[in-house]
Amino acid sequence: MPKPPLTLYLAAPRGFCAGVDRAIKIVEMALQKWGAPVYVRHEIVHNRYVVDGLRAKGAVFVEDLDDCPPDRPVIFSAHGVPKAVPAEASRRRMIFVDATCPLVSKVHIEAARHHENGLQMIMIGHAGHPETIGTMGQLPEGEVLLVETVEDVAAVRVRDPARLAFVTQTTLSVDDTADIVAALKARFPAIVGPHKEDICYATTNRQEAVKAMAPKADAMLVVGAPNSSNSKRLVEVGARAGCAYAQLVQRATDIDWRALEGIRTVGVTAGASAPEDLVDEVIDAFRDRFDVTVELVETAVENVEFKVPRILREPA
Ligand code: 0CH
Ligand code: SF4
Repeated sequence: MPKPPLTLYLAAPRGFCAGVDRAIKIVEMALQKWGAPVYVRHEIVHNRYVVDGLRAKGAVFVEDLDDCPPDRPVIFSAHGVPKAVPAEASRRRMIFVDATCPLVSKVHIEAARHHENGLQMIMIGHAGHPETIGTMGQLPEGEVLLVETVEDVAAVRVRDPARLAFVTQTTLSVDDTADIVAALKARFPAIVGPHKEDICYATTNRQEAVKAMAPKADAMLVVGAPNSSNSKRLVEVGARAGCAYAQLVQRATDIDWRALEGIRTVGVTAGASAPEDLVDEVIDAFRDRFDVTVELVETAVENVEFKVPRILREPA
């Protein structure tokens, strides 16, 4: 029986961003430099296949510095860590490499600067997410107020409405965050902050590509992990942009083919922590069942690259 025709819209940009690329490279280079085992505090990026691949090469993933022996190197994940973590690693005289994305570190610096200027900080982010914990942990306990929604803005209790600043997580929904920032500015007209928010170029670009693709797709799949904030936002953006079925899949085996029965178009993208091999796997799974024509939906071209820390560029 001939396979039914299917147009597969492939979003660009999609998948790895410069910060993820750098973080993975840091673990690989650390393994080369110091040999196994190298410890990694938290998943280096939120993707099981990336983590499993590095584990096979000798990386050991832990959630706490206490689970690392003092005589082996430890790497901090791309999401960033509270200030207390590198401070404790130094106190223990451990070798550590910080794989925090430079765009997250930039937010840390902003928060610290506002605090030094005597402003109380508000962070827009998701409670319990490692990036939020890391950014809030740049300042003393209780100094950063977290808001997650427009409703939170109405409820937040500040010291002095005239002396406030805000920062954001880098992987939020651009549209939701704009609403929260607008609510903050309406309630606290003197609040100081970035021009728009701190959402990074990669998050913004991936959401833009989804907005272009979603309205013409009968269904949309986002390759990414359930704990990946930026990937989950892509699913929401797709649904909101008019795609009737938007779903997160970790890999091809997660695809619910029954839900896709009768589709003539599908959109495929991937979160910033999802390897391209898994996107290829998903496309191949569609080719097994449909007569696929791939159409690229490209809304931006990225050429951002970040250097790895100097300690890994120096000879052993
Ligand atoms: O999207 P989140 O922040 O959950 O993280 P990820 O999926 O590991 O993607 C990389 C972003 C890392 C920090 O911005
Ligand atoms: Fe950096 Fe943005 Fe990638 Fe996060 S999503 S690692 S902030 S480039």
